[in-house]
Amino acid sequence: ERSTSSFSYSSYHTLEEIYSWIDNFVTEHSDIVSKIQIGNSFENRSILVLKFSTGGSQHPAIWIDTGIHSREWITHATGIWTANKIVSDYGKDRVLTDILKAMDIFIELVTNPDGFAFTHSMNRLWRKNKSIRPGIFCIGVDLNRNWKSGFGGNGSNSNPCSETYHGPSPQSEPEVAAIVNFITAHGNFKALISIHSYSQMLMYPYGRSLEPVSNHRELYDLAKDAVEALYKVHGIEYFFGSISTTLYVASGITVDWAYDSGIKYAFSFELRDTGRYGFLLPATQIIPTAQETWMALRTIMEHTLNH
Ligand code: ING
Ligand code: ZN
Repeated sequence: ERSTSSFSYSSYHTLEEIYSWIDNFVTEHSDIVSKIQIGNSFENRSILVLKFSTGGSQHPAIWIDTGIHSREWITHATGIWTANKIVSDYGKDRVLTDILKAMDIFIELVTNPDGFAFTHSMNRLWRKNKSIRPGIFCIGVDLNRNWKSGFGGNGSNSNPCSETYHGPSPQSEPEVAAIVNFITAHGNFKALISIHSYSQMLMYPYGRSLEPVSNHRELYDLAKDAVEALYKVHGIEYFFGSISTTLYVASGITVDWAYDSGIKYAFSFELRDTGRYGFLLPATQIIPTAQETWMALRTIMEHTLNH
């Protein structure tokens, strides 16, 4: 395809289709969108980030990642719709316009490209990346257990055959190291939102322990506002709270690392549904899911702008 006008936002797409959509999208909206390659995956695929910016140098920034777990296809689809929503609503939606005048938004749509390619070619339910190491006979590391914060703790697994294998060392995986290096070098991220599926939850740190974070009350109130805004769109209910108290204890996760790195608005979504279809959410639910998620994202971004 040579233009985004023929792209279907209500379908699931392959990695090649998404990367070609990215190129068209950046070309068509070069005034506010650019593409940055932040690294290469274990199997040497490009790791790409979309940057939405109205100019200025080193604006404070908001990070959104989708697809760190490759089987969670609704998250990539929601990210693509969201990217398009941002360019469509800029200059029309007062809140978004104010956000983008002061802050840059970065979206990593395919955070685990090797796993994602594998979910299309071989195993639709593949979760981890595709790294291999000498003497280890199972494939892949759970990229949501490979971060430095609480690495190797409860709710992560040292067995390489486990779905929650944390890997040999913190940031051993190029897909995680690329984000750590990028966010650290940038130095001015205020919010990080890591999008998973499924369970319909909006959560914040910590995952690694039951200890409340220092701004727990603020994150609780913000999550409440965000899930209320989400509910108003299609009547979908979300639970919210800290990861460890809402879902389970999980260590070495993205949002704990973000929080411990000074990014005080760190959130993780679990999108639709609650298990009827699970990871195999029908494509008919992509647009409603993206629409409601947008209102929650916008709530978090607006709060970040104002604090
Ligand atoms: N579940 C998450 C997992 O990685 C989670 C739960 C989300 C933990 C956010 C920590 C942070 O186990 C899915 N569906 O991946
Ligand atoms: Zn996940």
